[in-house]
Amino acid sequence: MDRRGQPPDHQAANTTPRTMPTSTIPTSIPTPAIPAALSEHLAQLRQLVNGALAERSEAAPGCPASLREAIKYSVLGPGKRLRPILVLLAAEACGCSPERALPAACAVEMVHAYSLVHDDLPAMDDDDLRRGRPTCHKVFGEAMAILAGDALLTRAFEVLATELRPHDVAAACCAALAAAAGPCGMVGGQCDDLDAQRLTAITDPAGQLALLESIHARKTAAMINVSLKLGALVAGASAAEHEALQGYGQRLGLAFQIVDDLLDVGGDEAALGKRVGKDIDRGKLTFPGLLGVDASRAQAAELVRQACEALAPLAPRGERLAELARYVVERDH
Ligand code: GRG
Repeated sequence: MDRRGQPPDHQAANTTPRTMPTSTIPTSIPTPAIPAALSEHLAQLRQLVNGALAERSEAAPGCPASLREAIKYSVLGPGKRLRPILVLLAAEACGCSPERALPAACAVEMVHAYSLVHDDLPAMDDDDLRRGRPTCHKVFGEAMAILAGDALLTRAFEVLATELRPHDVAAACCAALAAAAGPCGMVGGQCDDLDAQRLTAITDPAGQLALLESIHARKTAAMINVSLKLGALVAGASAAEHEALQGYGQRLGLAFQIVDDLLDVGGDEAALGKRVGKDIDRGKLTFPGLLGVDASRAQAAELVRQACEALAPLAPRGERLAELARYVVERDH
């Protein structure tokens, strides 16, 4: 039986081959050169986020010490902090200070950290390595990892509800984050991703691509998109600013996932801090598996071009977001 309770032959008998010809597998993906000014700004934002997350992981005197350790291990680990940085950059692009958007940035990263902890569990993706370290359940046990994820998810909404003002902005942020992370967003996308039965029932490439895009629009892009939305909400952005950021976020989210798929076939395990080659091993539907490596790269580059174009109404305040998008598509981890 495989990890989803299906015999291996069931998959083999019903799927079109999803492995790539080895000649098309790249040995590496070039490391991007981030413009120095952006790199410095991102480092400052990352530091702000890390400090704010550390503060919010300590506060809560009634929290059992063992649970607190598992929470801190998961949320303070060495991640890229892409989503909270997007919150802060979106707020800045709409004329707001990053400090004011920090609670929203922390909430998004807490939900992201919860999703990684639960995704790594044996019942889901069954991973032992994340961010270059043993996964939460390998260190603290499965029960504690489930609880740490639960705690991060609920704490995220507490942070939004108690720290953001005015109340209508706090409520709008709670609603948007719940929609993005919930059954019609990330959890729904994860559900369809795990549902091997449905994937194997579709055999035509166009149908497979549509399903793959629909899964990743919810599983990956929704959290990226809502990060921008929260930044815009905190900043009191105009309708035109919201629209520009959402147009950017939808395309960036999909491009990010395509690059994630490419890194799974050609990335460096040490740089990524997680296992590679798992998608192919499991016969998973992926962009390089469906389109090939070169077409996937071209698709990611085109999405980033469109994402930057969508930022036009914010010019020149959207420039950092545009630079970040170019980095995201060329990243090596
Ligand atoms: C368990 C409800 C639930 C959902 C899990 C996030 C997720 C959904 C699964 C993780 C596996 C995966 C490949 C997700 C796609 C999104 C993604 C690439 C997540 C990793 O995000 P990064 O690269 O990670 O930003 P860091 O560690 O840098 O924060």
